[in-house]
Amino acid sequence: MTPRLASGSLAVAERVLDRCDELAAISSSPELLERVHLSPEHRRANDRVAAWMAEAGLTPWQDAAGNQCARLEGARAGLPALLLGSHLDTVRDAGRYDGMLGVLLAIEVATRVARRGEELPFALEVIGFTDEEGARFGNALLGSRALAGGFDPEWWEDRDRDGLTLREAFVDFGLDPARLPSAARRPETLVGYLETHIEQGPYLEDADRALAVVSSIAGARRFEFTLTGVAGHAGGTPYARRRDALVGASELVVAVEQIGRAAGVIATVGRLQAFPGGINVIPGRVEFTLDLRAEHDRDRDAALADIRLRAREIADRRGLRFESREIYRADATPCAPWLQEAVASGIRRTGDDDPMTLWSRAGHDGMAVSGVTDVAMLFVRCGNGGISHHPDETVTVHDVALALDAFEAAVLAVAER
Ligand code: HGY
Ligand code: MN
Ligand code: MN
Ligand code: MN
Repeated sequence: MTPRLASGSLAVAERVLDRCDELAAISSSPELLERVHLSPEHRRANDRVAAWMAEAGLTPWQDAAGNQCARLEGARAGLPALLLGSHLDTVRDAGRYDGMLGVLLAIEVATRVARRGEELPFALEVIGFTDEEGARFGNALLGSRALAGGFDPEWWEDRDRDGLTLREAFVDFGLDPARLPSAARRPETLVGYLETHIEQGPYLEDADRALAVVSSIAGARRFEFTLTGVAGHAGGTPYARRRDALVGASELVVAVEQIGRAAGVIATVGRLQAFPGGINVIPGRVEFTLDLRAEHDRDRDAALADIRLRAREIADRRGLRFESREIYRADATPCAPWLQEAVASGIRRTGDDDPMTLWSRAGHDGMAVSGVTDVAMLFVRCGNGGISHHPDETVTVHDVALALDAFEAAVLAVAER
């Protein structure tokens, strides 16, 4: 398979990578990349992307949920839109391609369509979603869920680490909670949703392939677990009389990995905090998170039942109280076969005549958008063993150029249907 690049694609890919560098500098901290929902960085990134959208000949606007949008009309004004996009928010100490690459490639595809004066049978809309990661309030996909009309008003009371509610932060950002429903799209105004995203795993690199079609997106459930025992003196309290929440939590964290491995489910404890946190105090309370995901929801939920059982066994044996609060849930999302075929035909246009298919271990906005229209994704190889949610996240300019050509060809394949 000899990859074929359209002329000019490498130069455009360079520009996309340079813009990823520029967006990576829009961060809450000079030491690392962090850009969370409704932050000053969110606004600066939206403004920068809006300028690039306008340069491309699109009409930009920020919707009532804080998503950065732009539209290029099709053969006639007002046609249903094919949505192209990804997210502009990041986790803390993030890589610079997770999300941003897909938004910037979508702008370049729209640029090519506009420059050729292509009259598509649908409009193109580019969307830079906010809050795909849920890094600030714990919940996630808030921008794409608003677009799909799936926003639950209970979420307004979610609080960030400083105790600010989502509603307060929304208003501080200059948005009106009462207008959020106007961000919702009606199915009849949409053709579908296509997202290009880095794989965030090692499978493309291991297979020495640049691109893949995504078959489905794993559904994740996220929890806050609390184990409560009794704080006590680190010296005077004999082992037999301890109700040490941290030793109990440590047993459970190891059990989470054992159960996940045995069930072929992906289980991660991402954050753990022991209280009161004194060096000479037995921890009386531990709060920690669980992120659980699998290709099939039934496997994920069976593993969750095992984890809960083990938690109760450990808590009973150690005289602890176990509490669990679900903070996020999105079920596995199949990508629409007809749109997958458009992505596959895009990949074939780059010279790969047997496109690879992968299920996405990472979550994506397409999970929410599938509530209002069909979705599909194009994966791009990421190097360094597929590392992501980490500053060492990396892509090559050649793979980005291939992704640009495949993404554009996928859009044209939708037009030729
Ligand atoms: O967590 C995820 O899978 C995605 O990167 N938000
Ligand atoms: Mn460069
Ligand atoms: Mn991510
Ligand atoms: Mn992402």
